[in-house]
Amino acid sequence: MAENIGSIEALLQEDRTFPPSEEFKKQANIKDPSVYEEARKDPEAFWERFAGELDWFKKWDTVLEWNPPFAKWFVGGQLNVSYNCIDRHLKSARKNKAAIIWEGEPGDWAVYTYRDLYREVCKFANGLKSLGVKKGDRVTIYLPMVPELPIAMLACARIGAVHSVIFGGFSADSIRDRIEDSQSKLMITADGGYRRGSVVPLKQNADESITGDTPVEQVVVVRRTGTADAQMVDGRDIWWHELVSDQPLNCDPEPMDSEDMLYMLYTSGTTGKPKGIVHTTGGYLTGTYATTKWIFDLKEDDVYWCTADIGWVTGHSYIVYGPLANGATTVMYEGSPDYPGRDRFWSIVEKYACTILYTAPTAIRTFMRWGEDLPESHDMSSLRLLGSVGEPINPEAWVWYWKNIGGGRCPVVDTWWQTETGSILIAPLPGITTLKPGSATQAFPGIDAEILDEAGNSVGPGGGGYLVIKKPWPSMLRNIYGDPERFQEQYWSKYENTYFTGDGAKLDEDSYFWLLGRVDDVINVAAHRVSTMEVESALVDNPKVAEAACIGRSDEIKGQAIVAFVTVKENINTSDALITELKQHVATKIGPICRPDDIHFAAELPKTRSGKIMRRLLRDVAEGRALGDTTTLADPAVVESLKEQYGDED
Ligand code: 7RM
Repeated sequence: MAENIGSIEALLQEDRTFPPSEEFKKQANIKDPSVYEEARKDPEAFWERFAGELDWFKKWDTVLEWNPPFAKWFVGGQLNVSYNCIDRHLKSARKNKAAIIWEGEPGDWAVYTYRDLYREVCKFANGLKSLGVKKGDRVTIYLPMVPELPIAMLACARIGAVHSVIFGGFSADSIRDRIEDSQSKLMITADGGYRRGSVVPLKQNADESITGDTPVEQVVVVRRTGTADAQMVDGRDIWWHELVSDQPLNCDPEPMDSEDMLYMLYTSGTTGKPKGIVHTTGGYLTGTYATTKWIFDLKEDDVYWCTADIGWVTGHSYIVYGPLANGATTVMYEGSPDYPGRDRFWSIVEKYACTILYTAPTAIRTFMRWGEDLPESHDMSSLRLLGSVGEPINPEAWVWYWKNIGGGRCPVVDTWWQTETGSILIAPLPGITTLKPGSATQAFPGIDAEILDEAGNSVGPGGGGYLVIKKPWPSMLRNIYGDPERFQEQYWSKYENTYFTGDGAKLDEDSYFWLLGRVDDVINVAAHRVSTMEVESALVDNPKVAEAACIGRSDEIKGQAIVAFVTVKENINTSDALITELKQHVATKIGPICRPDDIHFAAELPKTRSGKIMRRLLRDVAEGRALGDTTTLADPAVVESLKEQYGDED
């Protein structure tokens, strides 16, 4: 792979650098680069220090037991995640600090102090117990972004039940598969949630997912929209508010072994059934606690907003567990960024004086398309740090974010990680790292990340290949639920005792990591391996382009031809002339070999509900195939209309 990503040089010609400002550095938590060297010398001691900042009922005997591919961290230790996220903050002035600031899409809101959160979590934990939920039981949570979602997660953690959160946008079939796999006896849902002004009928989906043969015996229902009162099933369904109404206000936290399961979260592989990624207690909390504290430079008075949905891992680690373990104020928003107006995010930043904003490149590119006027019309001077996650961020979007959202004063931390890694593994430390737009920069201290070629040799500066992690880390996945063979095969079989991420990456001359996307997304053009990401980056470098997705379509002569799907900015006309211009733009920017063969204009690109472009479906469209699994698609209409437009062209 190394020699084949040669044209990535064009991307690396991105030479703007952003060292930390004196002002930021002065106040930064971490500004001494020796932390990297220290952690490299003794990673176990490095992680142990963070674990020691948590509250343990019983201290661990051994930091790490590593029997590849199975790791155990802080073995012999006992703790409770809910205790660490709530109770321990009640002993100080944090007691009355806002833990969760929540805003619903219709404009309703709620603030929970740590004391409030304690009470709500204890009541619901007692409610779960009264329904017979015990330590080790799996509980499926299918909720919109309402406060009951983190409360339910923390209540499970409090009593030692394992939560399996399913994104509120998933359909009945996807829920059914996940319930079947996890064998949950209890499901927590809501009558509905608000999205773009309408009600998402969650209860209806939930009901459909548990018809016939199902392990689910009981359903707890949050009353959010008032739209499912007639659908309550006698003897099976119970309202959340009735369940908690006379529960005791205290519930002792269950002492959990460090390696007891905290949760599972399904992630859809490229093929086959979704994998239940298993995370455990002590290591996961240590990893999310440490990375939140250092990468976001977290301070006591920060108002931290991660815009992800809790239904995917970013929400688990960086709305709920990481921020709350740190005693931070975490903001949660229920709905869509364009409701009622396209400035909803900026009005939330202004209203709550958010200091840290963590969002995804797909959102940033959408905001770019909507124009600078919207953020400009709000006072966002409270912001002091920005984050990005989920996909490679192209330099144009990075710089736009830095300038138009961060006002040129906020470092942008591009954070690379996965559901499987549990917490961020590659990202800057904002008080130390000189930023380069488009690069996630360097591995977090204590993380041994490398790029290997096909034969398993480390590529060194200037090389490209597969991103791997060579040493275990505390928040790593422990298994695929019920499928250790698949765990072994998927992540540990390509290289010995080395975690295979499935992402391609390139190392620049300063040993910075440049993530290139999934290795399955690499295109083979006339024996050259072209990363979809570099062609996309070249396309969005053209000021008329909003977003681009490239795929390889089979081609008799070249092996694969490059097909680009492009959305344009507001008020730009699509035309044959623009197609010619864009093809030329890519050829000039990264070389003629990367010139797209076809460019299709699209109103929207098909994306997962967490905002990742689904190139696999675009390949199906371009090659005129029936669409593969579409259950994770955010908006099925998008790909249907592409199919009509371009499906049978060639
Ligand atoms: C956190 C999350 C994981 C995949 C991962 C990458 C891609 C995520 C970045 C990124 C480039 C980033 N978990 N990815 N973050 N690529 N730069 N900063 O997204 O399990 O849903 O996805 O996402 O391909 O393997 S995830």
